[in-house]
Amino acid sequence: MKDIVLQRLKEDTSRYISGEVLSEMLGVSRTAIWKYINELKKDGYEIESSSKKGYKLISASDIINATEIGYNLGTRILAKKIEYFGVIDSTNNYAKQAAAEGCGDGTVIVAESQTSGRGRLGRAWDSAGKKGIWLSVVLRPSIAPEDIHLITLAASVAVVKAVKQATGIETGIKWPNDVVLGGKKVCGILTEMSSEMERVNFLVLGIGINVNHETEDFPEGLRDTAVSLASYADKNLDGAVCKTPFNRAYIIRTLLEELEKIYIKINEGSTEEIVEEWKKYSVTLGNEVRVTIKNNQYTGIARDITEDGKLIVSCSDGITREVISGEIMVRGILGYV
Ligand code: BT5
Repeated sequence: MKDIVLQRLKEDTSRYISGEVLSEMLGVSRTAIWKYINELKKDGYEIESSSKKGYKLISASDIINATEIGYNLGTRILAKKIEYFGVIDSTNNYAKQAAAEGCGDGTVIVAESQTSGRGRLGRAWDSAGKKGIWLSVVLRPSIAPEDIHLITLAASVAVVKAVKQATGIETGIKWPNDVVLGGKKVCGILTEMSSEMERVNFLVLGIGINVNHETEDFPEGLRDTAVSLASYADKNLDGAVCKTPFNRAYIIRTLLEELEKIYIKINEGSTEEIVEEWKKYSVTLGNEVRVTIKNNQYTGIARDITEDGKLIVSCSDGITREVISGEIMVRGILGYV
């Protein structure tokens, strides 16, 4: 019911809608309407109340609950169910549990902050409250377990496209799962899967995007390598083109829409396009990289990417190696430059 009150207020934010009209529309008392309005205010919505005129929605600028994300969302597979948390240990942990219990394809878990946000290989992911997008999507793709790294590539392509569309900012992809901006990391992706020999049971795609952080919002140790979309825009872009802070719900919607387009392609088996797009946004190809495979380190030049998404590196020992994400780590020799 609270959501219906919100929808009504959203339909026209230019004028007040009276408590009486709302109570008639919804078939509940005016006191009930007043209670819903108070709940919405507690949720963070700015609503002006006037005893004579009624209620008017002033802003819902930075709320990322299921209603905000679902509003005008143009997806049909993803985000049929969205679960929102103020605080959670890790959206990936929750999503894995929900997936194991049988939640639907495309279920989205989103949180304002994570107390144990995770990166790959046991690394930590800093997830400051109300500044970023920390979400996980449960997917049940029809692909073989060995092709799973294509999903990580596809997700990074979706992030780059969504960020461009929603904010105007052009980011690049650093192999395999970092989205970078001005030489620093703005987004990380963690793909985790449960599979049998030949089939994927489910996959959890965890995406973390730094959106409205100031530099000081990052722990000291990350300030040289991490960046947010807003802090980059404030320093480098014209405010008339790119207005900060960014609306996180809008970025999430755009991301889910881009992700769905790519997910459909993956399920149809049209993966060449994903690899081609990945190449287009890559900041890794042609550059020197350091590859760590089973404790052996090699340096080399990242030449290309195979059809199934492996990175081809001409190593300095003369051997060309095909590198799969997850098994290895690739770091640009000059950090994220
Ligand atoms: C990643 O790992 O980049 C994957 C990050 C995935 C985070 C999302 S948030 C929603 C979902 N729930 C989770 O628990 N996780 C996912 P990796 O490539 O291993 O990078 C980790 C490294 O990035 C750390 O060791 C830091 O150096 C750096 N880092 C940590 N937090 C960062 C941040 N907020 N921005 C930029 N860099 C960060």
